[in-house]
Amino acid sequence: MKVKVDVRGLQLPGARPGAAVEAAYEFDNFALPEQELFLPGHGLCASCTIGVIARHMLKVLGPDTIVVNPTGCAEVSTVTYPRTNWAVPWIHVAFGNGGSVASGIEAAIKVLKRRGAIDPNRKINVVVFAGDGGTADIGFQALSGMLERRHRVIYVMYDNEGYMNTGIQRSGTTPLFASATTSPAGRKIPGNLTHKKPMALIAAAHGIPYVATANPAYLPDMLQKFKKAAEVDGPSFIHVIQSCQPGWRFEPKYAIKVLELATETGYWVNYEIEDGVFRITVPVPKRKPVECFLKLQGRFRHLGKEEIAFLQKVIDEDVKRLNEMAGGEYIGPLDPEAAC
Ligand SMILES: Cc1ncc(C[n+]2csc(CCOP(=O)(O)OP(=O)(O)O)c2C)c(N)n1
Ligand code: SF4
Ligand SMILES: [Mg+2]
Repeated sequence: MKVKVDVRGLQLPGARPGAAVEAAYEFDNFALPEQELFLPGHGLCASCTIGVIARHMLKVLGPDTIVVNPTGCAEVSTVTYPRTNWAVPWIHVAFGNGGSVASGIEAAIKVLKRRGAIDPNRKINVVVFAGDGGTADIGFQALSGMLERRHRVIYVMYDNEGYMNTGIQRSGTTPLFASATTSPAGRKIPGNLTHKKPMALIAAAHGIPYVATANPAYLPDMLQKFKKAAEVDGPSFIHVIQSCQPGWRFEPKYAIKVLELATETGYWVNYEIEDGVFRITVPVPKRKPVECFLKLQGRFRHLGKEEIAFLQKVIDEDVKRLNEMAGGEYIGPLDPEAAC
C-alpha cells in the first residue's frame, strides 16, 4: 500500500543546549511522603498508568493542591458520584477548558491573598491534569492562553495517544500508523496518517520557565520534574507518556515494559527545558530498533517492513534534532542487533 507521508521536522526556536543532568538529580535525598492523596478503589482499567502518574504527582505536590480535571479517562474513572479518589480539592471541567479554569483559580487565589482571606505566604499548587485530546486538540487554545498570560499553573498532560474513554478515536498525539477507530488500518490506509504533535516543544515556544517530557517507567526522573514544575514562578508544562491497554492493545503485564521500550528505542525522549536551556534527562547509550516497541502492541500489528522502516527513519530524524538541541549525543546510535 502506498501512502505519501513526510518525515516531520522538530524545531525549537531559541532553545540553548545544556548538558544531561541525570547525575545531578539527588534522587536519594528525595523521600516521598507515605500519605496517599490519590486513593485506591478507582475504576481505571487493570494496568492503566494514569494511576501511577496521578498518585506520584500528588505525593510530590502535597495536600495544598487543587486539581483541574477535564473530561477523559482520568476523570470518568475516579469520580463516580458520590465517591472520589482525589483526597485534594478537585474540579471537573469541560473537555476543552482546563487551561481557562485553572487560570481563573490561580487569579482568584492571588486576589484572596491580596485581601487577606488567604495567608499570602501559603503556597497553593494549581494543576491541570488533562488527556492528550483535552490538551493537544480541543483544549489547545485554553492552554496557549494560560501559558501566554503566565499563570502559575502546572499543566500535566497524560498522553495515551488517543481519545480513550470515548472509544479509542485518534487525537493530535496519536502516532503515525497506529490503528484507531477513526483511522482504522485496512485496505485504504495503514492506520493514522499524521505525526504526533510535539506538545512540549509547542509549550516551550511560549517562552515559559519550565517544560518537560516524562515517562512513568522512569519514576525518579518524573518525580524530579513534578518537583521542579512546582518550584517555578510561572506556568509549567509536563508531557507524560501513558500506556493504555485497550487503546494500545498489549498484555496488561507489559504496561511498564512498553513504556521502557518507548524510551529505549528513542520513540519517547525524556527531556526538560528550564529557562530556555534544553537537556536530555534520561540518556540512552544505544537505541533498540523501534520494532521492539511496536511488536508488543496490537495497534501496530498491521505494519509491514516498509512502514516499520519509515517509522524508524522518523525516530532517527527526531533523535538527531533533539541531540542537536541538547548539544551532544545523549541518545545514542541505533543498534539494529539489540535484543528487545
Ligand atoms: C465538546 C466535547 N466534545 C466531545 C466530548 C466527548 N469527549 C469526552 S472526553 C473525550 C476524549 C478524551 O480524550 P483525552 O483527552 O485524550 O482523554 P482520555 O479519554 O484519553 O483519557 C471526548 C471526545 C465532550 N465531552 N465535549
Ligand atoms: S482506556 Fe486506557 S487510559 Fe482509559 S482507563 Fe483504560 S487503560 Fe487507562
Ligand atoms: Mg487520551
